[in-house]
Amino acid sequence: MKIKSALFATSSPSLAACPRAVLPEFAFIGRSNVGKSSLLNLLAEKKDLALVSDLPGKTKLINFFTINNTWSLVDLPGYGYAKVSKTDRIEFNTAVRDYLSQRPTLQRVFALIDSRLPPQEMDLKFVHWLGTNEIPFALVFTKVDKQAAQHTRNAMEKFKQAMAKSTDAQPPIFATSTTTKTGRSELLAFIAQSLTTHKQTNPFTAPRMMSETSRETVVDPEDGDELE
Ligand SMILES: Nc1nc2c(ncn2[C@@H]2O[C@H](COP(=O)(O)OP(=O)(O)OP(=O)(O)O)[C@@H](O)[C@H]2O)c(=O)[nH]1
Ligand SMILES: [Mg+2]
Repeated sequence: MKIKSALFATSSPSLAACPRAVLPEFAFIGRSNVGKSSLLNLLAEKKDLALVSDLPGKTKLINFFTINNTWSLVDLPGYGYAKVSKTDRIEFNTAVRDYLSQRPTLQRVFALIDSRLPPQEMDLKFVHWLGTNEIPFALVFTKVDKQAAQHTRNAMEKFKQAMAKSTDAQPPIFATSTTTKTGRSELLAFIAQSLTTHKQTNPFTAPRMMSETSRETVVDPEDGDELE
């Protein structure tokens, strides 16, 4: 997919303040500093579209960016920067939780994981939460330029094994680097494919009579509906 335009639309402090739900949305989430804003800029091919910082917690609002006038990238605040809570629950703000669980135009959540770390409790809890709430997601392992490919493969395998203990979800998995552009074309191809599916399922754009074959293509085995 070619990116012809990428424009900042708005920042919202809550679900109620989000723009009208019209365009299909792809959201980035993950622990603070994992590389959400950087990855969004890489996909959009615009260096300063979303704010990148060495200091965790830079993104505090739900930020919407309109791509090619037809779909949106959504940069979410990072979770888990608050000190480990006594209740041992995932720390992410109400706006993010509401957005992820109630936004009708959300097509896919990209859950970003730092490829250099062993499976983190926080990330495992978060993907478990996505699964139990039946929110379609994909795993994106970031910063793969910082280590040998074998280390990244091991980290992905370990995360998958740890995840399998608490969920049946089998999300698509990507490896990315914003410095080498690894994974950019794969992610964009995946989004393009999701947009095609979206067109077929959206009652406003779908042809009146869908053929059996096109109906088959709208079934997404990764939606994780077997989850409790
Ligand atoms: N080497 C390398 N550095 C990266 C990569 N992605 C992000 N970074 C760096 O990691 C730091 C954090 O990146 P951000 O994109 O701001 O991370 P974020 O997840 O949006 O952070 P918050 O908004 O604070 O939650 C920055 O210093 C980036 O330059 C990558 O693929 N490779
Ligand atoms: Mg950010």
